[in-house]
Amino acid sequence: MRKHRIAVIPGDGIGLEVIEAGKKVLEELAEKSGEIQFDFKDFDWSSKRYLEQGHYIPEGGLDELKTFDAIYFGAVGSQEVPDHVSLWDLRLAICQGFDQYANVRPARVLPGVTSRLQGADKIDWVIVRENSEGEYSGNGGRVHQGLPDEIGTEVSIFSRKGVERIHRFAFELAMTRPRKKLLLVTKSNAQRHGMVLWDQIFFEVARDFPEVEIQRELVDAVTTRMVLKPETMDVIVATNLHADIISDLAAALSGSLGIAPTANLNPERTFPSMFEPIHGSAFDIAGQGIANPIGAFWTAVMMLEHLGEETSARRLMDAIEAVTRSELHARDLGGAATTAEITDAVCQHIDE
Ligand code: GGG
Repeated sequence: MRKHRIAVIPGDGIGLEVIEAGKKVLEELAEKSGEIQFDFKDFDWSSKRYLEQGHYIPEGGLDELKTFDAIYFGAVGSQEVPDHVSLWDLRLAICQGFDQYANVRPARVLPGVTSRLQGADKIDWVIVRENSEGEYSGNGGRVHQGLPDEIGTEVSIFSRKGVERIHRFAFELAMTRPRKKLLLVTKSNAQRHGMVLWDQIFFEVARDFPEVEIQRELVDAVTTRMVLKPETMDVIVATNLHADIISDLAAALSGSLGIAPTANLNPERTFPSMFEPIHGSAFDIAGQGIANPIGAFWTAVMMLEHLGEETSARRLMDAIEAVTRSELHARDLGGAATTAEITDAVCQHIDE
């Protein structure tokens, strides 16, 4: 029996519902496989905790988290806590604290899912988001607060180490894909320091990967290319902020944000990696049992792959696709199925 210790942080809003559903399908998978076992430990690190106790992560929390094989995360964000506080004190504290510098976001239209984009069946992308620095370096400040000459600064940091490792990661990923294409997304015409370095290092790293076909696009132009020529793109590498924005677009073009997964990887495995649906806490629909759990399930597939459980990952993905193919959809995909109905259907479709 192969055991995997998973730290579970449902977080806020629909995070609680979809992660509970994700644990259920993983338990079902473990039972049917007879070869794997999950040892889940729940952590109530959430905005509720912040409001009650003044912190998301208790003292020593990250040290405890370090001992797990992976982290299964829901969502963060609440109406009562400013978004920049919840994001930095929970999600970013883990991503940056554990040097999960490679954020990987696949996008494709699952069977039975209808996209509003014509030709969306050609979407088969993996967006690689730099996840440790850039626009999310936390480097800035505010002075003269509340006065007419108030200013705020937010200075992006692009380090040679940080940029080189994400480009190398993206090239290595592109090498594993049939088309072996890598698109550099940037805004180095306007951002003439850090992003010029970002581009320069890309072309330096490219020399080590002559088999990868490289392409280049400005971030504004890439949004139109995603809509008009989806078939021309394969792996895409972009900075923290740019990739965050284009991956939301990618998810919407693939059907809905509710189905999109993410892996926050520490490729060297010095620290655990964290897996989460792309979507946020969606507190407008929280507690109603109607959140789409498919994003959390696909995320679980990525976690299984990371844990070396390729066969189980495939079985779970097959079950997810059987359910989407049957057009049992949640509200975001035009259906009326509840979280529980979709979860039960996926459990039933996991092969014995
Ligand atoms: N599950 C993803 C999540 O909770 N995201 C919250 C959020 O606000 N993310 C913004 C970001 O990571 O840039």
